[in-house]
Amino acid sequence: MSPEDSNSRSTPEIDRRAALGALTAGAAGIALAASPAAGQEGSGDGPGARLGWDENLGEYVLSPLPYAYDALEPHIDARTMQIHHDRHHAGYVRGLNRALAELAKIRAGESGPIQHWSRQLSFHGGGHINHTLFWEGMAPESEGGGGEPTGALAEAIGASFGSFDAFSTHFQAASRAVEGSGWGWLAFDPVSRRLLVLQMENQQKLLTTGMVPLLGVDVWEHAYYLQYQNRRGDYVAAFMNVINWPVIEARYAKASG
Ligand code: MN3
Repeated sequence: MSPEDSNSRSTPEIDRRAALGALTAGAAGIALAASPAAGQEGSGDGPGARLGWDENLGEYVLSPLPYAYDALEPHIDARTMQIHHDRHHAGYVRGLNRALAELAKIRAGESGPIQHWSRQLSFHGGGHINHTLFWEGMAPESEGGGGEPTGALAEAIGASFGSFDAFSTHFQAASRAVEGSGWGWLAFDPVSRRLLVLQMENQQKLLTTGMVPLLGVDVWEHAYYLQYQNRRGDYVAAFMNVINWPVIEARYAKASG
């Protein structure tokens, strides 16, 4: 099956365009996190729509990758990208829809384990948001992936970390050192208006409330073990070559503006 077949099956083109809005949103994740049922309101141009909310289906749908499965080679291999997007991310979308449906039944009066489904909502909703930001935060090297940011983000990285190299070293070390499964993030703190490098366990644990996610690297084993086996550090170093800095700059502009 070609990537096009797989992707067109997932989402109508209108949602593809809507999902691209999430590129510059950053705050989309905050919106869902702050209001877990926001998607149910189904606003056509709200954060739910940007995250693949399908008004007609009344549930989230998996948006296609913004590039072919093999577009990030040699840094991330096609097989990993295909399994990661089509199986793992799809699973988070299913889990998110299931949790929302079960919680709706409980609200309607059915008895049910509300703690379990609340945790499922947090885990799968977080997974959906994180992966959406992750895919759009990367670009093939041939299309500008990698290198260094420019403009206001470059200045902010210099002010917050001393230099781009110091940021890169910190970001890679923190990502490499996540205990178990999780993520490394570059985030904007709207209180101090500075940038922070954060670790995230699983899909959301340890993420400081209020931080706006800008750049995330998935360090779950499913993100790298086919190509890199246990060498997480090699994978994180390779990830630096496919960062879509213009997208991260746009997220920073939106978060800090
Ligand atoms: Mn993943």
